[in-house]
Amino acid sequence: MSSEAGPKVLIVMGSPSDTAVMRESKKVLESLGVSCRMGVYSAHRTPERSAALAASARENGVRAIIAGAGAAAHLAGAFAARTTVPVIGVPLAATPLAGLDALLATVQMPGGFPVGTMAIGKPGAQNAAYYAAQIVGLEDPEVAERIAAWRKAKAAAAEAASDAMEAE
Ligand code: RP5
Repeated sequence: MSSEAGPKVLIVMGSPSDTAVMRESKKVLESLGVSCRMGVYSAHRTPERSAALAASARENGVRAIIAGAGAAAHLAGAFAARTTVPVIGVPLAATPLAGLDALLATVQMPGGFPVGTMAIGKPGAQNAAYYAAQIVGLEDPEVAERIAAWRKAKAAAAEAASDAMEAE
């Protein structure tokens, strides 16, 4: 398989219990025509498997990695340690701390190993996908155009809603 034939974005999550939220990333990427692969890769339950995926990402043509995890969320950081492909972290609410634990664990990476950290939960998973698509869009004008078209449609919908409201 040539590296260009594989998925452009990887979506990884720490547990099957993260699936519902992380599917939001997949939905957005699919809507923008960005190829992706999604799977469960834990930093502590399956560390070797996760490390192997991270280490092979660049040679497989991956342009961005979205990593969602809850609790003491070290998944995104573990990926960032093993690849120079940009890693985007999604903190998930999985404990009584409601995602604040995961947010701090994901965002507070020491200098040199960045994790682009999104909001907690569903909006974070969605924005992670838009962010990954914007990275892919730097070299794929069709993807960049789809993002621009989506934004235009959102603006038109907001204006139409406002027009209707103001006419009440
Ligand atoms: C993290 O611990 C996972 O990403 C998940 O959000 C959280 C709880 O995992 P489970 O105990 O539900 O498998 O590693």
